Amino acid sequence: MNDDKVTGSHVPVSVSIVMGSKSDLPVMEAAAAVLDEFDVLHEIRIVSAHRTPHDMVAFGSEAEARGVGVVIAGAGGAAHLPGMLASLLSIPVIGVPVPLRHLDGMDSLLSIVQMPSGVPVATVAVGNATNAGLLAVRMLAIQTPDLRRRMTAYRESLSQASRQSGLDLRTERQAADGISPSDARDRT
Ligand code: RP5
Repeated sequence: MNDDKVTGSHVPVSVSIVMGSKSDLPVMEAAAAVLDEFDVLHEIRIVSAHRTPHDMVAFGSEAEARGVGVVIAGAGGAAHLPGMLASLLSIPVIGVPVPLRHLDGMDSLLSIVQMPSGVPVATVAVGNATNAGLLAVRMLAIQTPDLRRRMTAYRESLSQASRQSGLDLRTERQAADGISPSDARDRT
């Protein structure tokens, strides 16, 4: 991640993580963690569609020229930032509905996902900035074989963890039922 995380910098980055308020950061930093894991250069910026609309337009006008390939935009409530950025840009915008205290994030979700035809935002589940980071990596992997290999390894690690949790659960249940591993083997 760039040093100038929150205010932005002029270091070239592949992904820009943008959010409407610093209060979105606890949700949005999961996207940065994924990009760190895949060694994808990124920045984190605060730009508000409502509080700093001119900054939002300036960001949208210059992001592509700076080499940004994918934007991850998170906002909560009347969450207009992802859609407005999609209207200013030709690169993919991934929207993260940030859940606020009221309405459980349903307001954020609908504000982001219900875009008019012609202006798409790839919307992830409420609060799921991890998937936004992974989707950005997959988009960049189209042109980057090494990222694609690493994504394949990541998926395999998920499968492995899932299978292991199934084995662990079976062992725990057998132990709770007083069945020893050798008894369990005899029964299969
Ligand atoms: C939105 O308003 C932000 O994205 C944030 O989710 C929400 C609340 O902002 P704060 O009042 O916490 O700054 O624009």
